[in-house]
Amino acid sequence: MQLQAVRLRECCKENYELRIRNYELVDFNLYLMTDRKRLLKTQNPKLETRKLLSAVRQALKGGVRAIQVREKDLDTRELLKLAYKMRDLTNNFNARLFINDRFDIALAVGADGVHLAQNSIPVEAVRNAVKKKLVIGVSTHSLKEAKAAEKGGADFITLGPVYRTPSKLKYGDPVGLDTLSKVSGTIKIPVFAIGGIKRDRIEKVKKAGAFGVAMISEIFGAEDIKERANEINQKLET
Ligand code: TZP
Repeated sequence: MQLQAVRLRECCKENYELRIRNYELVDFNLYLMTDRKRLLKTQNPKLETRKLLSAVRQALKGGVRAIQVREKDLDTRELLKLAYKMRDLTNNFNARLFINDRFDIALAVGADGVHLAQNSIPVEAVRNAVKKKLVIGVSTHSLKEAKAAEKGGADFITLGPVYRTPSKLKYGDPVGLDTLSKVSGTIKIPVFAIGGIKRDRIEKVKKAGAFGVAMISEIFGAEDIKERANEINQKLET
């Protein structure tokens, strides 16, 4: 009995330390992901970059503290160029910068982290290569994937789509609040709800246990990006 109690304390202490460690690394609860093709109606690459940087600047002015560059159609050189610009911009606001999929580019530009998809290089391999140089986020869609990401060394996950969202319709039904709640209650690293997250859904996903939210259209689709980001930040703080 006594031994069990000691074991329990040790286990909880370990979990507690894990949480503290991860919460220090993940010092934001609003995670903004870029998608210039979906949100900026232009075919001119130079104009696109300028528009994207200006939209991100507005979001940063509105209080966003973490940006993920998620521009999957760019080739390596184009992505690198954009990533350098995003690094400068995010540095000006003391915000975190993540690069989708490409840990090589994340390292090259001095980003804070990399964000891996389920078909990226596995999180274990990235962790092994980068050690603690990068914070690692992983996109997940189920409890099984969430557990695997945590075990593999992820610092945080996104889980979704929680709600129906245009870009993910082809993948079938959203995971919903129940899965969000199950995952948030099971794993110890921070869980960001993603997919169809709007201002008026923040309270619900927080209640389901989400540590934070990841968004694209709710912020980039706003008339006034700065004001929207500010509003969302306030909702997350209350
Ligand atoms: N992964 C799951 S849903 C999603 C991604 C990248 C898209 C989120 O976009 P939005 O506009 O915030 O619903």
